[in-house]
Amino acid sequence: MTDQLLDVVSAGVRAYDLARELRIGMPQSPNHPPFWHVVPRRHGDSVRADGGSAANDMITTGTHVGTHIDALAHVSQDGALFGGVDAEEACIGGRYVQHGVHTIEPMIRRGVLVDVAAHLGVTTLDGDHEITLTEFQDALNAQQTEVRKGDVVLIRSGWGAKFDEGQAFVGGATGVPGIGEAVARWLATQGIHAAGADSIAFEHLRPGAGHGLLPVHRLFLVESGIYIIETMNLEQISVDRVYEFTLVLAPLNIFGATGSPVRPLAVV
Ligand code: UVW
Repeated sequence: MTDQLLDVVSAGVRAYDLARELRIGMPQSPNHPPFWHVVPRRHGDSVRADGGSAANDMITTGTHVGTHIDALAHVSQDGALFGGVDAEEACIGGRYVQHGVHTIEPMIRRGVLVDVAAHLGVTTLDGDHEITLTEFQDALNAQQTEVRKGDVVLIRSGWGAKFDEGQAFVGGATGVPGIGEAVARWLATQGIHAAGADSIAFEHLRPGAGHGLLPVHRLFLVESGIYIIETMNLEQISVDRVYEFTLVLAPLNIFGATGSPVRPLAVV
């Protein structure tokens, strides 16, 4: 039993936790407010007559920090969201009433892991590596898996393991491996519902480019209506070679938000 392999024996299934721990100081995109957690009321601060007491805490966080999902309201192109929705009109009273995270239904869908790093025989792809369509399709074939309409497709570059080393790895000089437009276009053609990866920005970031240009975000969120899940922990399903599963994921139902923390599960 590992941290990620959950104890669900009584349910007659195996399940993996694909989320990373939310903690102060974890690596994250510089585009977003960081996660912060305080416990203002601790045990003993207020003790009831019977000796009982309760501790209470609070968090503040960007909704795009840690393992999270991007709602379609997250990215616009030339003033328009997915489906040609005017980005200004979609925001009423400071909330994205159209395409906000509250419009994402909880997912219980076929999930597919495309383990590109394992297929290429490396611990992690290099930061300057954009996954080609050939590499992607070869990995699928080697795993004997296929992508189907409505799937949630998870792409492993191996870069996510750097979280465990406590390294900031948001891009910068090294770049971050991931898919580019070629693979994204092919996935959109297959009619997938959502895609995730083990890196902070999901897609390939060229060395030195930072988070400025995100063409796959545009292609998925604006042009195709495909949700993006970031900062996933895909290590244990890679080790156990779990390539097909039921992906269970529910965003927080935050009215008008552009994203939400999630705790995705792979159920086998
Ligand atoms: C990034 O780091 C760019 O993440 P998001 O897509 O959530 O903004």
